[in-house]
Amino acid sequence: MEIFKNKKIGIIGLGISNLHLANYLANFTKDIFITEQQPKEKVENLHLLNPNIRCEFGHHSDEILKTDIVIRSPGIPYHTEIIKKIIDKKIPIFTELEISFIILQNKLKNLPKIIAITGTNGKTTTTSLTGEIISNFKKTIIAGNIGIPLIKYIDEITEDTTIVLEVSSYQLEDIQQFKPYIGCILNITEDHLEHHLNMDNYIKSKFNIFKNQTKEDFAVLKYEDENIIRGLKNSNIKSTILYFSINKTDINGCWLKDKSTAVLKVNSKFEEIRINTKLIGQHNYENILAAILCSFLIGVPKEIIEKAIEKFKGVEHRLEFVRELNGVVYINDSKSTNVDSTLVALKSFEQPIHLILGGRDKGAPYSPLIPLINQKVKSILLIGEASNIIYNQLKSCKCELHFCETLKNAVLKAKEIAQPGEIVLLSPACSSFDQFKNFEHRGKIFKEIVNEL
Ligand code: UMA
Repeated sequence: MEIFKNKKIGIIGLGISNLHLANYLANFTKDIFITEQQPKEKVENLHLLNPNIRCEFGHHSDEILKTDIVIRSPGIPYHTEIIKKIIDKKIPIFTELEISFIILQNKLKNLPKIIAITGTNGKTTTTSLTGEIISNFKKTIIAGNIGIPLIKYIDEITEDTTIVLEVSSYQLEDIQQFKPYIGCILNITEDHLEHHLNMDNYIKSKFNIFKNQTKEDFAVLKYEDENIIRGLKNSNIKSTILYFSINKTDINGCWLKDKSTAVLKVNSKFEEIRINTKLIGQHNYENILAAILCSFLIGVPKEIIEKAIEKFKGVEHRLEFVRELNGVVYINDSKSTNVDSTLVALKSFEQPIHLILGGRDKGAPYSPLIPLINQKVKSILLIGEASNIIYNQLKSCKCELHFCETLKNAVLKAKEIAQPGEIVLLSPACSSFDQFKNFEHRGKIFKEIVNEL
């Protein structure tokens, strides 16, 4: 590819995005240098990297300052020493998302339609649902923050492909050319401040999704989100703005008429869409409305949207229905590795809950859970390293607390005490690394234990 010919490319951070990107770029330039702060033996999937690429491990030397462009792993903040040095040297910084977009622009005469979905919560579910709906109608690629970098699909993408991307604030913060046909912000609440340092930066990064849009494009936004309103005041969106809301009716966009009907109003035309969903929780109605709106803008017929919503089982490990046994419903929310996600999970149920909490502590307080625990939780089943820390912070709660140590003991205890009509919820608010490989492993083991009951 002409744009990378004779360029010295520096890559900082060898995560999944940069690994695939480095391999791709190695086809066009021999001058790639990767610097990764972790020691070599700790880097996952290193065997997949083209062996001809020059790397350093365990630290970031100044070698990267000799390159023409730098590609940053999305998780590396701008306030790290090495990034500051790169900025001082005026070397342009990109992420894999931006480079993949530039490659597509150079490769194809007409850019494929891109739907980019961001938000503090719900982006994986909405991206998956939108992708599934559209894939019943057109050739579709689902990629991005969801786990598979866009570069991995670059050779499969043609002009008639629709690309549904989950994008994070980390990927959006240094956007230069990236231009989705539809940009969607689901919601913005306080998160990732260790990376963005303050809310203004976080909101600004999210709004970068609209930065290069023109009047032919669409901006899809949650209607009543105060941080989105704050972002709108400071932005200059040139695309058509459409909203979705579960409360407000008659807006330009999509709203909820009742639990089984969404109403679309786009270009003064109305359309009703039936919603028959397996997804749990009010927040998922917002995700569904956003997915309906994005799919409708791509031209997916109403019947296909309705069928795909009905079929969609949700994302594994996120409020995932596992089984009903003796009237007790078991839910796997292993993806909840922080207190905020567990709050969302607790808000999703009306029934009394037996909550499995614990794992490796991340240092944030558990006290924000107390009001909802007092309203909804009948018992807390503590597992893993964080058990004592959580116990000390939640012991004033009205519910019973049990030390269970392992996930298996917790499930067995929950089975013993749960009554018909109640929920057993694994939503641990902690990372899994004390007893499991990752949250997926924890969720799988939970499902195995529950299915063996
Ligand atoms: N590193 C350095 N120097 C530093 C800091 C980090 O070398 O100063 C190294 C780390 O040791 C590591 C790599 O850089 O090897 C970090 O990689 P990364 O996690 O930033 O990037 P990827 O592995 O490519 O994963 C990224 C997304 N990760 C982040 O944005 C943090 C993945 O989202 C995404 O699935 C993947 O690209 C594919 O697009 C994960 C995530 O947690 C799931 N995202 C955040 C979220 O959803 O809240 C934004």
